Amino acid sequence: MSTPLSGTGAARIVATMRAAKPWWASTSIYQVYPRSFADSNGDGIGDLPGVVSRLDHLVELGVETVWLSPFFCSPQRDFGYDVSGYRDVAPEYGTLEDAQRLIDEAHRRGLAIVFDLVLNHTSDEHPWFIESRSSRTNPKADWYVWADAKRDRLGRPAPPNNWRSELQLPRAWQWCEERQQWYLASFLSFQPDLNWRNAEVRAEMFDMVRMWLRRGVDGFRLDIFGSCMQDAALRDNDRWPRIYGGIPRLQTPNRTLNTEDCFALAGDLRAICDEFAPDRVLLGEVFGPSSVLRRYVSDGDRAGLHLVFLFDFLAARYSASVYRALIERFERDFPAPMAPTYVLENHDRTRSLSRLGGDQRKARVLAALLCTLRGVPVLYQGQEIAMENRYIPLADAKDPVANVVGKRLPEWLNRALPERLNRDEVRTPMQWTAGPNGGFCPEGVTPWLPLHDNWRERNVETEARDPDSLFAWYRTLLALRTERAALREGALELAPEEARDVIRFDRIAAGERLTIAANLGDSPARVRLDDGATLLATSDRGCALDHREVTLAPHAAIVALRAR
Ligand code: TEU
Ligand code: CA
Repeated sequence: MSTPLSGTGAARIVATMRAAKPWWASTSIYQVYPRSFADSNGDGIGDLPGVVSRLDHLVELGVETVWLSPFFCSPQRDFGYDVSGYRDVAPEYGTLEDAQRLIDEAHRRGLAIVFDLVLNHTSDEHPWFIESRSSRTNPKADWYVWADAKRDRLGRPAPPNNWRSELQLPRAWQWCEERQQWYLASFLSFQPDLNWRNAEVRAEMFDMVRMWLRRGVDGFRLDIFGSCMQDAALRDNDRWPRIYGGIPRLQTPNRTLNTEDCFALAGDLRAICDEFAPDRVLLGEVFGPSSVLRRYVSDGDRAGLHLVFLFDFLAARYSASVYRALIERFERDFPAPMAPTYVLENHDRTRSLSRLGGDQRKARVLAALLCTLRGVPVLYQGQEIAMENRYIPLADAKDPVANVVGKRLPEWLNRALPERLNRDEVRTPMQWTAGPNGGFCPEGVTPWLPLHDNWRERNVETEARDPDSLFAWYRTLLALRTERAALREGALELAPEEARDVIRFDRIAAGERLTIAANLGDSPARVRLDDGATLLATSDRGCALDHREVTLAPHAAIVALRAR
């Protein structure tokens, strides 16, 4: 690939240089799931050279930062979230040179690039764990979280406490015959938790972080960061079921999640990033109420992570009042100079369009909110071309979560769940063309997961030609975001409710006021703009503006420039 820096790329760099705020506070992020993005060598598995070959798509779309799910050495039992070597690349994804080329090629296009760090756990096939589990006295004996058994009433070994894994049903402790001890696994049994209280573990992991920063990576997404450090005394969690951060839980995670030590670890990682110039970014995958998650970013005087995911929109009902309440809360908990994040989908959760019943008008409304709200929008590959869940029965699942949690579930119940238990359904190959295998891999090759049946109509090539496509709408919105200081870094003023289905807010920067209005109802809605306005973008041709008032078609959104 040797495309010169495109016009958009150049405009973006200039906009970034002019910005008063750090680049990461107003960037836009695109998640690449490398296994399903582009296969360069015809083995049916996406890889790093494949990502490089498709970077221009991201430039065309207009996003500014690319985040890649893990491609490090791994037995791939959780498709890379089970790392067996942090400093090298899994052979199916490429080589260390490919990773370097990816960093450099992204930068050449004006894109920032963020890698995915799984700090909480390794694979049980990592040499550290193989050594650690071999005896109670080996040099790595204390590199993982080990605990002696308690005895139950019949004298059998029982786990040290009541902690459940993040998957809720399984317990967090796994028995090890060699050591006659339990090890902690906050996620799946083959993902043992590292012991972040061990000085050698910290030194080794921090050193690895520095290695990638020296190679030029612009930051990291931190996998289940809130699970990195549990209660040191291993006290029980409160046993009451509860909804915590919007997620129903079988017990209250008060000793396992978002502990004081986790907030402190955020500060330690930040200090490492701050050794490097220009600015790098840390984006935490953390779960909990936004008022708690805020402490990862700013805890007393100490700076921590730059950004955390706010996942509420992933499950929120499509409703103006629900969205308004969420925006109000994010604005309250993450006031400037902090920046909230907005996420509609990722590699773990239901595709947003599927959640919306396939209604692309609604997807366009959500796209408008995503790209114009204050903070950092995060897109997942395929979201921009209206990709949907592809139903795959549990019996065929490659996803270990489906295999652990879902295997005993009857299929009818699985189908009825609001979330996909089998995460394969949201990880099907990216749809590039109407050709064989959607252009993901060559003709005649079987991709690692089947494509969605709709790839012939919904693919990058087809959508790029259609000025009315969702892809075109995303391009318009992201371009506006780059051009308009008000959208990039302006303040946000949420209008009080005026009609049940209407949501409306202003973005305000020096000398510029933009109004974003969306109608989430089934009948047309009118929004007064008083002082006259110019329509910059609309998701629907049925929206009309007459100087002082705009009529919004059902499920339509507009961006308007207000007269000063
Ligand atoms: O996910 C953490 C997590 O708790 C959820 O997103 C989870 O995948 C979901 O609720 C299960 O249905 C992160 C990664 O995003 C995920 O892909 C990994 O499997 C997991 O950590 C373990 O590393
Ligand atoms: Ca490949």
